[in-house]
Amino acid sequence: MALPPLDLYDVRSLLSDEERAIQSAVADFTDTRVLPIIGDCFAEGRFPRELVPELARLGLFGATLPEAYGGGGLGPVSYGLICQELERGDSGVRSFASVQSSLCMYPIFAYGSDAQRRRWLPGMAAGEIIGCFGLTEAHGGSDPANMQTRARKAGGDWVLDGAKMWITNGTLADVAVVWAQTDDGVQGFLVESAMEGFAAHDIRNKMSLRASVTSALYLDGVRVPEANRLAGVRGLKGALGCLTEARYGITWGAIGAATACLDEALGYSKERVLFGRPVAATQSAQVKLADWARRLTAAQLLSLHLGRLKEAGTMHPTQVSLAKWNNVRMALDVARGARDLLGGAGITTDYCPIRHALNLESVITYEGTETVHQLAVGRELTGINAFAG
Ligand code: TGC
Ligand code: FAD
Repeated sequence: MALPPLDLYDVRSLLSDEERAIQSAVADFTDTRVLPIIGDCFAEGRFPRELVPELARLGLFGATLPEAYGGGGLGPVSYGLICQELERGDSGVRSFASVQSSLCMYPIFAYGSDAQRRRWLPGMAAGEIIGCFGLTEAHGGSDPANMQTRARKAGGDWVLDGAKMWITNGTLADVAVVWAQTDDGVQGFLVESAMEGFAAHDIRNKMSLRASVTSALYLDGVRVPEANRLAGVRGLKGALGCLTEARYGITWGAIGAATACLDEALGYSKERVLFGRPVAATQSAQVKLADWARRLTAAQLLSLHLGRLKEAGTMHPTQVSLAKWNNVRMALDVARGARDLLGGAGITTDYCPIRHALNLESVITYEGTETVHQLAVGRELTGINAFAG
C-alpha cells in the first residue's frame, strides 16, 4: 500500500483520538476559511480580522489553559497541531494565534494574579480582547537584556517610557504585555491601548508576513496602575519563559508551511510535462522531493517528541532552540525549493510556495534568529556562553 506522501512515518497514528480530532477540525478550518482568501490578503497586505471570532469559536486561543479561565485544557501536542494546521494556511494566521495564546494569555496565567486572570483571559479566549507582546526594541532584538524602556514607581502607580519595535498585532491590540526595566530588574506590565501616552503605528512596506499586522509601540509617560503589573515574575526569565512557549508552537507551525509547499510541488511537478514527460519523472526533481520529505519527516518526529517532553514537564529551552532552528530552516529551504520547481508560476500567489518562503524569512528571524538558537545549542554543548561580551 502506498504511504501518505506528507506523513511518510504515519506520525498521525502516534496521536491520541483527541489530538487527531483537533488536527482535523483545524485542518478543515484552514481548507475552507483560510486558503480561499489568504493569497489575496497577502497581496493586499491585509490581516483577515474577520477570522478572529471563528478562531475563538474553535477554541484556538489559550487552548492549553484551564477551562475556568476560558481555555480548553488541552495538552501541548494539541496546541502544536493547532499551530501546524494554521500555518499550513499562512504564518500570519498562526502568528496571531501564537501571540494571543503563548505571548499574552500565557504570561497573564503564569505570572498574573487571580484577579488579572479573571479580568483578561475569558475575553481573550473569546477573541473579544486582543493582545500583543512588547519585548523587542529597535536597537537590537536579539539582546533584550539591553532594554531601554523603563518603568518607575510613582505613588501607587508605575510610569512607563520607551518604545517597542516589530510588534505583531500592535495596532489591533486592546492590551500590550510590555516588558520594562525597573530598579528591581525587568518586569511585565499590562498596558491598555486606551491609556494616555500609549500609541501604536503599523510598519509598512513589509515583503514578509503581509497578512499579519506588525507595529511599533510608543510609551510616553504612560501611567499604569499596580493592578496591571505581572507580580509573579521578576527578571528577563519572565519574558524568555513566554518565548519558550511560543517557540515550541513555531516548531510545529513550520511543519505546516513545509507540508503545504511539498504538497504543491508534488502536484505541480506531476502535472507539468516538459521534454515529453512530467517534471516529477526526472531524477533531479525526485531527489529534491525526496530530500524535502526526509527533512519534513524528521521535523514531524522532532516536534512530536518535544511535545511529549513538554507534556511530561521535562522539556528544556535548549531543546526548543534546536527544534525551532531545525524546523524553520527546513521549512524555508522547502518553500524556496518548491518555488523554484514551479518555475514562473512559482512567483505568483496563485501557488503557495512564494508566500510561505517570504513569510518564513520573518519566522526564521523572530522568536530568536537562527544564529541565536545555534548559539544557545552551542552554549549547551560547550558550557561556554558566546553571548557574553
Ligand atoms: P540570561 O540573562 O542568561 O538568562 C536570564 C534568565 O532567563 C532564563 N532563561 C530562560 N527561561 C525560559 N526560557 C528560555 N528560553 C530561557 N533562556 C534563559 C535563564 O535561566 C535566566 O534565569 P535566572 O533565574 O538565572 O535569572 O539570558 P540568556 O543568556 O539565556 O539569553 C540570551 C539570549 C540571546 C538567548 C536571549 O536574550 C534570547 O533569546 N534572545 C532572543 C530574543 C527573542 O527571541 N526575542 C523574541 C521577541 S518576541 C517575538 O519575536 C514574537 S514573534 C511572534 C509571532 O508573530 O509569532
Ligand atoms: P538583531 O538582533 O539586530 O540581529 C541582526 C543580526 O545579527 C541577525 O542576523 C542575528 O542573527 C545576528 N546576531 C545576533 N546576535 C548575534 C551574535 N551573538 N553573534 C552573531 N550574530 C548575531 N518582537 C516582539 O517583542 N514582539 C512581537 O510580537 C514581534 N513580532 C515580530 C514580527 C515580525 C514580522 C518580525 C520580523 C519581528 C518580530 N519581533 C517581535 C521582533 C523579533 O523578535 C526580532 O526581529 C528578532 O529578535 C531579531 O532582532 P532584530 O530584528 O533587532 O535583529
